[in-house]
Amino acid sequence: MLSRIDHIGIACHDLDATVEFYKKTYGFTDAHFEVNEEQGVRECMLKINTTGDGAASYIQLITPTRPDSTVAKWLEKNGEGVHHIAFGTDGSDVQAEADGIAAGGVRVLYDAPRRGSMGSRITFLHPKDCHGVLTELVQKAPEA
Ligand code: MC0
Repeated sequence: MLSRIDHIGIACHDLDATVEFYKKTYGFTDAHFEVNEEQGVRECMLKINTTGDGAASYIQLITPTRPDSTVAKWLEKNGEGVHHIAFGTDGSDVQAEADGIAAGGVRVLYDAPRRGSMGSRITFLHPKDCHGVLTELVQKAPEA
């Protein structure tokens, strides 16, 4: 079951400057920095809330690490802003969730889950099948 908003992904040109804006303006905490070469992004997870069960939600700031990154392409076309929304599973298998959604005719972008932030398992749904929203499914790492 998809039970929470795991994060909202925001594309930006200057990661460090954007992180500072979010910290200074809203008082959020930069919980985690990571480079994900497969996805072509450097990212920062800003923790927004914790629910007591470890299922925090985050703002994820992402900037491209290379010109052929999907985020570089998106930034060039759209400029900075909300890039995707990510729904978290309640611990259920992310591929099983994706298979269930695919059965309804939505394109799942990966054949098998890939590595996401903080050791999570992720996949994406095509934005054209989701009313214009690039949608990510996240199964957080067991220890996260
Ligand atoms: C593209 N489109 C979007 C979009 N990206 N619509 C809404 N939100 C987005 N983020 C639209 C374009 O405007 C275009 O519409 C159509 O989709 C095709 O886009 P394209 O520019 O021709 O690009 P494609 O087809 O080469 O690739 C789009 C696709 C790709 C969504 C398949 O970006 C992709 O595979 N994304 C998933 C991976 C990803 O985004 N990784 C970065 C975050 P028109 O109407 O002009 O045809 S990694 C991440 O977030 C990890 C680290 C994590 O959370 O842990």
